[in-house]
Amino acid sequence: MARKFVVGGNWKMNGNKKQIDEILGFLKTGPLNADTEVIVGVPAVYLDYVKCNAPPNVEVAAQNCYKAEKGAFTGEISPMMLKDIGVCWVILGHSERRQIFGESDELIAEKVAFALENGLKVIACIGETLNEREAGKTEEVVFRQTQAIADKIKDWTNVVIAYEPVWAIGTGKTATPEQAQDVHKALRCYISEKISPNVAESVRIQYGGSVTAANCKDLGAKPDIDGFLVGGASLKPEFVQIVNARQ
Ligand code: G2H
Repeated sequence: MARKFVVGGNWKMNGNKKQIDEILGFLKTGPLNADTEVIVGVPAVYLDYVKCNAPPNVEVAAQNCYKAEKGAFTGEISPMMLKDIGVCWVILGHSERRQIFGESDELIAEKVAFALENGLKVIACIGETLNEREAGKTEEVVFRQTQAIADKIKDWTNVVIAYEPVWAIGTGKTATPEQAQDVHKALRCYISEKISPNVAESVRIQYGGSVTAANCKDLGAKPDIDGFLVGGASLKPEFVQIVNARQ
């Protein structure tokens, strides 16, 4: 079965109500390709507002959540809270969570497992740093990050993997379509061998890292690239063109 193209906008810590209204405006105007699943990753404080005001063809994701239902975890939010306000997606393991907030493979895997067990769908981010790429460790790193998740979950139905090379994030340096395709293909082979051929065939792997209207078509034409996770450009009207990269 063909994998449905999936484009996420990761707003990161950006936006206010005025700017969010503008973003919702261009999402409503679209038009957004009906064959593409569209998800926006929203700062926690605006999740409810966006959930209530987004057009029905746009789903809403949190950018993080914790691995417990409730309790003394100041500053955290739980999958149950997200579900309570109708949010069904969460982005986990983004490189900014890994690098700035020190999240380990293990913690991210536990969060992914807990979110899935509690009915959320997950965009799980992986990707190598520039040093790791230059040391020839790209595959070793993305396989390790994926395996950490595989050790904690059985069902990949509600998981989208986002491959985001850290050196391409917010830098304007996009991986070439060939570089991205090579990693996506290698990852799919790894999943086929270590998890299952069925999961390898069905799991969607997004590319993320300085995706723009100018480069999305070439990236989206690659057979193992099933969509994008978009940061900076998801705040701008060009996000509509990125959603429509594969017509
Ligand atoms: C990677 C991406 C969104 P940007 O972090 O997850 O951001 O498109 O700004 O590189």
